[in-house]
Amino acid sequence: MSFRTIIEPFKIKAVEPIRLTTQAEREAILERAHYNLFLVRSDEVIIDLLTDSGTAAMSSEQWAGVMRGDESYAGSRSFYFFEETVRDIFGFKHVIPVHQGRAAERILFALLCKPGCVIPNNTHFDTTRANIEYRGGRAVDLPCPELSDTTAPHPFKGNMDTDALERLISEVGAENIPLVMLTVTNNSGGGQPVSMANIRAVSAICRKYGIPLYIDACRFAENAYFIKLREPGYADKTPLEIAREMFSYADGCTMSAKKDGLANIGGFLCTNDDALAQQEKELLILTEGFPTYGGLAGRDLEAIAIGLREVLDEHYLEYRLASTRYLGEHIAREGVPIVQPPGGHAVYIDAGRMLPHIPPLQFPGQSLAVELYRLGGVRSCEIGSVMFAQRDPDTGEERPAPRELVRLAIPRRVYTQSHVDYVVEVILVAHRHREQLRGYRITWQTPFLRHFSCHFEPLSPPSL
Ligand code: PLI
Repeated sequence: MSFRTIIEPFKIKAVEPIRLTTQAEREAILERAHYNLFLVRSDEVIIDLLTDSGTAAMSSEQWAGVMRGDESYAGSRSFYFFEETVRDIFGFKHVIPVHQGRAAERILFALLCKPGCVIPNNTHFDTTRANIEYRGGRAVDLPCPELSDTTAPHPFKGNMDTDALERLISEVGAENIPLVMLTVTNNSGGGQPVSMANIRAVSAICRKYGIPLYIDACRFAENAYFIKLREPGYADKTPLEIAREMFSYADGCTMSAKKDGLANIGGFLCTNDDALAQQEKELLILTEGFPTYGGLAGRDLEAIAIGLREVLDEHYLEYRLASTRYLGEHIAREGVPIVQPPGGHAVYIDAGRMLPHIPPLQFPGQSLAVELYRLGGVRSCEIGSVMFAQRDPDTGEERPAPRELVRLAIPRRVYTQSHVDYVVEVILVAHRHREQLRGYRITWQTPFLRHFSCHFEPLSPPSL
């Protein structure tokens, strides 16, 4: 007998109290934080959907691993356990631990990215783009055309546009492309999965031109489960078998273990290239640490190794995708425009469509994110022109991002269904009075990654 209800496949052993703030308190908090939700303290947030990164609840087995961690500087037992696990799942020859995903990016691009080089990706995450640009390279997004229609329910909207990749290679020359990246799932593109067929096709193009392919593996297990559910020929394969096949087409990967490592910190960089691995380890020692710990404690390496196995559990993945879908379906059925279909780790509200009266450079996504916090203490994240507007190099003029999204990222194994029901209620109230929301202006910003720290001012006071 099987039942319709998909339950959380875990029990709760330790709880963390939530402080329930009032709307008046939150209005004062917003003013103090210059309307930037990154500047709000976490104990002033009721439901925190800012990110699914580093926010997972660890299992009792991971906490037991924390106690077992070997903190030796060189040759730590925990490192060999970590290395063996990563090799078994990802299949690469060299495994280099780092403190988080962006450290892997920094080391990789410091070695491969020269000024003027071009690095294509289905869609670069913000730290990936910033690390490339910091080295003088050009980060080019090549999402498949289906992604631009946020309403179309295509199963693999995270795919790379392979025709566009071929065109780019012939335009700039393979010698100017040190690597191609593929982000699974495509976070900045709506958390959408990449199909095995697309990974295979991108890999074939890379091999034809002698360009290495790197997978940004942050959410590899969720991507593998989408392949199992949606791609013909994979229904009977395990997530582990699918993950192994995904990585078999690549030459290396960057990984933030703060996502599908089910850990609160950590990451790794993998490659099959012996000479490159040697150079990477030299840079690692300079800023991260000795190659058998790489900026992490032995206990972190244990937690990650155990998390990488737990994340591939089919019951966990079934629950994970079901809970994200639940949030998406409940707001979409009331008319809230979301990127369809819901992603693996997050639901993305299309604030551009929900708030058409706010022009892109007055940041409709920011306006909605602030309102969800003001109304219900729900913290989300703008993924639109605050994060991704581009400056024209000649005129200095700002060009809006392709989409104005608000991401509701769901921490792994943290919130229950009634927490999600509360979030649905808050979003629906904001949706009902959407015409009254106003745009924002940036009053202070930094040249890179401005969204983390910039200050905003409402263009006219929220009038509710
Ligand atoms: O936050 P890091 O440095 O461990 O990982 C950087 C990173 C790289 N690639 C992708 C696809 C990411 O999503 C990513 C980090 N994402 C964050 C922090 C997020 O909130 O989505």
